[in-house]
Amino acid sequence: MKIIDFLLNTLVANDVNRIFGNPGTTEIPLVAACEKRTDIKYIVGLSEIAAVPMADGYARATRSLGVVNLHVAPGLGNGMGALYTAGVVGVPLLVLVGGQDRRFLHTDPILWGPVEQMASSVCKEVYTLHTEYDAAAIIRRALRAAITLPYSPVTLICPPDLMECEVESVPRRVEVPRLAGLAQVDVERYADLLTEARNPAFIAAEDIYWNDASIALEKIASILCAPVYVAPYTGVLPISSASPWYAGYLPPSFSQIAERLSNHDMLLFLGGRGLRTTLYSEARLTSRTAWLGNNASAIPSGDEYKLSCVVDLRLALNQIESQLEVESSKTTAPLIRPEFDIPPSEESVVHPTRAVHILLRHFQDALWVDESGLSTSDVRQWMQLRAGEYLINGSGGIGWGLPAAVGVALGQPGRTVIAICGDGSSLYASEAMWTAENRGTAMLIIVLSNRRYATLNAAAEKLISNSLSSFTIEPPVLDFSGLAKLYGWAHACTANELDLEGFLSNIGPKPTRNTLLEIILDPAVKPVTAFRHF
Ligand SMILES: Cc1ncc(C[n+]2csc(CCOP(=O)(O)OP(=O)(O)O)c2C)c(N)n1
Ligand SMILES: [Mg+2]
Repeated sequence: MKIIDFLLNTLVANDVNRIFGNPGTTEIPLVAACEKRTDIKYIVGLSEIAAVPMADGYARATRSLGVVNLHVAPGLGNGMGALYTAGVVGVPLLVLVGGQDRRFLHTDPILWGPVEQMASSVCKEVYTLHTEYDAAAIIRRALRAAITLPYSPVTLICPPDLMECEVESVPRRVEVPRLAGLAQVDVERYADLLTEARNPAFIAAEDIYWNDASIALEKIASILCAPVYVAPYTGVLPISSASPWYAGYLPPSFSQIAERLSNHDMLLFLGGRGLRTTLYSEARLTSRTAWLGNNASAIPSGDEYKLSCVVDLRLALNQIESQLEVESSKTTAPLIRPEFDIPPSEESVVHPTRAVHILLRHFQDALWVDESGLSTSDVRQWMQLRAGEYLINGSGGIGWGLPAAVGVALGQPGRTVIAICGDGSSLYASEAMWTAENRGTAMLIIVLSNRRYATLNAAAEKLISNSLSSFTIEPPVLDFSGLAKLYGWAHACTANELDLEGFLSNIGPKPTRNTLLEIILDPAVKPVTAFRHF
């Protein structure tokens, strides 16, 4: 069979049925081969900046491999910001990059470039297909790397002329090495650390989600009466935010984190890369710390943990939990999360906090993708969403939210998918709306229109004590009805609460068509918990 068919058959044998991408001449063998089949679809994004987050959102929402195809050097370059994000969050992505025809590589053909170097800066591994002799083995190796923990994008460079060559191998499922639990001696060490502590807490990150360990985490938290904080910028909610043990997302400000955690004498980090924060702070953690997770190289230098082991978190937490049943006698009350009052309703305007509150109440069973800028802290304060059902970019790289939500909607067609975005971040890759309409999703994008980069103003106020006129993104007034029309979406605009409630009662629990809701906000009014950002 041709190498291109071997590649697709191998993907299908490993449960892949979609390839997201923005194709070019070098992808014609791939696109043509997909068009001949019914078991795998090529889903076009109108740019790589849209296609990569779509594949990422799809992978996160289905907890499975996302595959994305990029066109040689400029296509890969366009996708790199989003590949960086997928690497930070640890998303399983296989990136098929078009190579150039090997017969004229020495002539520096158009679009060719240092593709391997480019990819290696944002991928954990990069493979290139060179000959028909090793192509099958390399395809299998790249796929295996992509679905082996710790996840991160893996690139496979595919020269189009080689894809037409014949190969004899049989496509089959790849065997994926698994992470194991703890040795008994370490089970006892972790259990001792936790039981000896007066007031221990967990800091949970993405590994909990990828290891399907939310239930195990809730159980151990309940035995210890210990709160579970979500590490700042965690890209997938690792524990239900309705759980009594959920202590909230840690803010991105290190000084606020240190203050929030100061009562705990022991912190067990579960996955992630320590604490991803924004502005420099002199604050330090004072508690003893330990770590368990998937990725040894994610342990940040400077933090010396009392204990650290690379494990499958579900297995390890269950092991420690059975040890605790013997040893623990804790009765500490769970930490109560700080509460804030919702501002009173006003007739002519909608307060950003009230808008978020109303939307969360209405879409409480939805899958949420949040890139709402200064409102994200409010969303986290009041959301009651299940583990895995609240996604953020996780890297700080905005422009991910809208296209990622399209990938989520494609991966979970039966669910209500809500993307809540700032007016700034909604415009980095809004062409993903075309893919959504082209593929028949029925999702809701909410744009919080404050005509500002309000988050940057909040940072500027902290750093230089004033906001900056460069962060005002009008005039012209951004016409989101025009954007919706461009991509065939329905559009609604609300400037007060009555209109918002009216819109929600019309749309019901799940939109029947793709809809963009614009909420006009007064830029002078800040979300109640906005102080948490810096
Ligand atoms: C890829 C990328 N480019 C630029 C930034 C810097 N940045 C951080 S927040 C922000 C503005 C976000 O504005 P908006 O989405 O309207 O939300 P708001 O701050 O107004 O609530 C920008 C440009 C970034 N984080 N990532
Ligand atoms: Mg804004």
